[in-house]
Amino acid sequence: MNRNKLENIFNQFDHTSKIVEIKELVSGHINDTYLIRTQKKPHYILQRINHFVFKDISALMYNKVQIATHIKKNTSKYETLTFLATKKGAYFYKDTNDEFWNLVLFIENSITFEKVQDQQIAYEGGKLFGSFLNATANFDVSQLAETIPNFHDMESRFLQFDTTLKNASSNRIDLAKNQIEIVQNYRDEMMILNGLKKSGKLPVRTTHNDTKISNALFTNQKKGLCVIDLDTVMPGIIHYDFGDAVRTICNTANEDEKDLTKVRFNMSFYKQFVKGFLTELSTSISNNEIKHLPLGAKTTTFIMALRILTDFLNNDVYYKTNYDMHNLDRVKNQLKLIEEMEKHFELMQEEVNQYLK
Ligand code: GN1
Ligand code: MG
Repeated sequence: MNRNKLENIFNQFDHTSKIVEIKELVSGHINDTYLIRTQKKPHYILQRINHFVFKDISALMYNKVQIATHIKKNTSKYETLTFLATKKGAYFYKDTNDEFWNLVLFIENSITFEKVQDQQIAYEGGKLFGSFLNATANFDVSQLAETIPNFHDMESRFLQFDTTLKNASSNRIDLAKNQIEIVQNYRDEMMILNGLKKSGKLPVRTTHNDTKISNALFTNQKKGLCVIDLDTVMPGIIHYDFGDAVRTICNTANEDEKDLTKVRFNMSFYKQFVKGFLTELSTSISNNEIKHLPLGAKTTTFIMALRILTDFLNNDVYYKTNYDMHNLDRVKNQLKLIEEMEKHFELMQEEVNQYLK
């Protein structure tokens, strides 16, 4: 998008800053994100919200602002996001092309990791995500809108997959033949957490639902700084937050790495993450939640594989892709990671069991 348009959108928000530079940040798969450097600090993050994915933008922004405000009030340990309103007083701006935008203050001296390099990041990431869940444990979850209905509902995800499979091109079905078969074989096991949630055996609380490690900001000294991307904060179970962090921290490769021999499970990062996460959450997590965390890691990795496979069969309408087989490569990668988790599953379980009360 050209600079004049971005500048015009930026200036709809309530600030007096002057732009020096605009840089697109390309890490996300859904929204378009721009870092706006200004003459004087603060700098800003301007984001075009994907309206195909998030149907109700005002509910989305209401969630995000409420949660950020709640965290700011409830913990001083970490930074929180600060959303700016437009000059008209709304937390989003709709441009002349019917695109929706939001603006937050850039958090200075922050860095992110696509892939974890050392144990300290795994530990600090655990503390950061654990603290987010701890700080939102007393938030009235009925206040939150479901920004993507049934986002982590396995039954709905299988239904979408089944419907897509009926309508997909024979070419794409053929290309994904092995992955379709693997996914089918996991059906029963991957429904366990859904069942526990539905029967009330796992509590529904405020969860982030996109706790990949690149959604955590760190200081230059590798200390946890801030949880970002509040788009999918919704009522949910803690297992998907634990799971998505483990999925991205413990994979020794990127989530779209094609060389599957590089995809292994880093057990020492897992231990560090668990330590940070469960230390922060010790007062607000139950034994039954703790026991099911390793299954949460597997189930989150699986739901990712299932969703991406569904999108591949749908000709890539949801996730941003850089080449034709990008989504299929992501699926193969995630299924390999599940195999690697299975090899370590007993150890993963023993590790969390130490924190039972
Ligand atoms: C998407 O928002 P972003 O690009 O960080 C996706 C997540 C997936 C992730 C995989 C709203 O995250 O569910 O885990 O890609 N977000 C949405 O990297 O679908
Ligand atoms: Mg996201």
